[in-house]
This record gives sequence, C-alpha cells and structure tokens, in this order.
Amino acid sequence: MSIDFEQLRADALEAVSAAGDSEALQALRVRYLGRKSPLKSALRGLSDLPAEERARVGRLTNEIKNDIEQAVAGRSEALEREHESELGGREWSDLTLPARRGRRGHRHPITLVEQDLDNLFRGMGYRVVEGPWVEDEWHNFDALNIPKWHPSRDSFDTLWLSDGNLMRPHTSPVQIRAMKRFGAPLRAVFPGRVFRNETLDATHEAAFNQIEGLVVDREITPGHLFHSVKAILSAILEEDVETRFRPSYFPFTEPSFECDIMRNGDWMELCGMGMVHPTVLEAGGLDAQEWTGFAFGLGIDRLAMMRYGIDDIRWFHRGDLRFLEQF
Ligand code: FA5
Repeated sequence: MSIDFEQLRADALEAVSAAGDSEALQALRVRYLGRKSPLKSALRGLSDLPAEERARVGRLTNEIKNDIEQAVAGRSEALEREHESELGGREWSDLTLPARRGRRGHRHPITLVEQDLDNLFRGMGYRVVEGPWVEDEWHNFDALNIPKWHPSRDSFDTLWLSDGNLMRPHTSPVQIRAMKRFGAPLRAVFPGRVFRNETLDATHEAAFNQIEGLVVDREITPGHLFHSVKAILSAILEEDVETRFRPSYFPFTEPSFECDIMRNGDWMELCGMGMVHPTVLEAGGLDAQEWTGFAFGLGIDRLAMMRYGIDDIRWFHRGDLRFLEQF
C-alpha cells in the first residue's frame, strides 16, 4: 500500500491546529502518531523496500513524525494558555489567603525514643557522647577484656571489614573512648547504631540501636546499677515497669546481669549490664584500685517495641507508610 505522505502531513497539521480541546488533541496524537497510524506502519514496512527507497521513505516519515509532534506540542501549549486566560476572566487570586501548607513529615519511632532517652539522661546529669560505627579490633574486643582466643568473640556475630576494622556489634567500645577522653568520675551514655550478622526474626535485626550507659566513681555498687536501670526504664515507658535481673556473662563486666521486662505476660530481654571489669577500667586509662563503675547496654529498638506495642522489630526498617504514619 503506498501512502501519500505529503497529503498525510497536510491533513495532520491542519487537524492539529484546529483541535478544540486537549481530548481532541490526544485523539489526533493517537491517530497520526500511535501504534496503528499510517506513519508507524510505513516505518514497520521499511525493511521490505529496496535500499534507496528505504532511505528516502525513512527520512520522510521521520520528518513528518517530527512535524506532527511539534504541532501537537505547540497546540497543547496554546490550549493551556487559552484555558488560563479564560479562567483569569472569571476568577481572581486573593493574595491575603494563607499559603497552602506542604505535607509535613515526622520523626521515626526509634528517633522519638532516642530523643526521649537523650533528654532523660541529660536531666540526670549524664553526658551524651557518640562513637564511630566503624571500630577497630582493640576498642571493640581487646580493651573490653576479650583477647583474640576468647570464645565470646564469636558470640558477637561481627561483620568484619576487609581492612581489619569492623562494624561495631555493640556500643561498649565507646566506654573505652569516653574514659580516655573524660577520665573519672564519669557519667555518660553512648547512643547509636550497631551491626550484627544476625538471623532476622521478630526481635532480631541486623542493624539496630543501642544506648550504652557508663558510670564511674568511687564505691559504685550493683545497687546503684539496678536502681538506675529500673528508674530509667520506668521513666521511658511511663509506668512502674516490672523488671527481672538475671545473672549473665559479659567479659567486660563482673558480675554481669541481664535485665528483662514484663510485657503482655512475657519477659523480653532488653538490657545487658554489670560492674565494669577492672581490666576495662585500666584499658580506659583509670586506676582500678581507685575507681569502680557500672555499665549497661540497652536495645533501643526493643524499647520502642514495648513503648508502642509493636510485635515485630522488622517494621522499623520496612519504610511502610501505613506503619510510620501512626507515630
Ligand atoms: C551487649 O551488646 C553488651 N555490649 C551489653 C552490655 C553493655 C553488657 C555494658 C554489659 C555492660 P547484648 O548482645 O545482650 O549485649 O545486647 C544488648 C541488648 O541489645 C539486648 O538486650 C537487646 O535489647 C539488644 N539486641 C541484641 N541483639 C539484638 C538484635 N539482633 N536486634 C535488636 N536488638 C538486639
């Protein structure tokens, strides 16, 4: 089938310039440029033509296609302008109206809990200090009384980097940094993100948040520790929480404990803690004969779960707005 290209171009341009509204224009766009248009079938048929014909017809169809596209774009703009000036005759702007508000975002539930923790600890006279996410082996292990051969190194599911450093699996290395930087007596918390090569489930994430607390002074006892932890948890959860302290093991504290809290008839592990091991005080540059201390490491994500009644930790990182917009 041969096409009269020039006639096609003339018809198309005339129809486009006469299009009365955007629907009519859209219909013309489909008719002249769409999949079933004569131009498209001509392009599809190109390969059947002899070589010199092919070049000529190819060039011509492209040229016509461009012409029509330009005409459609031009007409579309003209229609828009007509529409606006017509509106302008009927409507006017009231410049005294308040500006339209953009949609505001809000803070993530973990951030909310973290900020409350910050305020709470500052109110109790703790410094808030952050440490690096990428740690070296000495701060994360050796200084925390975990020598190379120590089996508890494996229990941290550490993500190692190719340069020999690691993504910190807990916030405890900041204890060492803080003792070195501020000396004793010291009362400080270290909030931040930690990373573990962890199998995910409803209470385990691979990247989560901890807040570490460290108090160093003379004659600190486990009584100070238990009382502080219970007071802190009650303040954050805004109720008198039921706590359970179990004996546990951490190389950097002696004795060590684990704190669980009661939620919906179940105990949930929330916090590791203990009296700072003398070796750790020494690694922080302090005289272990003179100074004593307690430390705790609290899972912020788990705390947020309890506070907001969230049943699965994985909600926090899903980015699902139906979840996030509830806070
Ligand atoms: C530690 O990380 C110790 N550094 C805590 C500590 C600090 C002990 C100071 C003594 C003195 P643990 O691995 O148990 O301990 O983690 C502490 C808390 O982090 C847990 O109680 C829990 O609330 C939270 N947590 C641990 N693993 C995960 C995980 N995969 N996902 C979410 N939260 C976790």
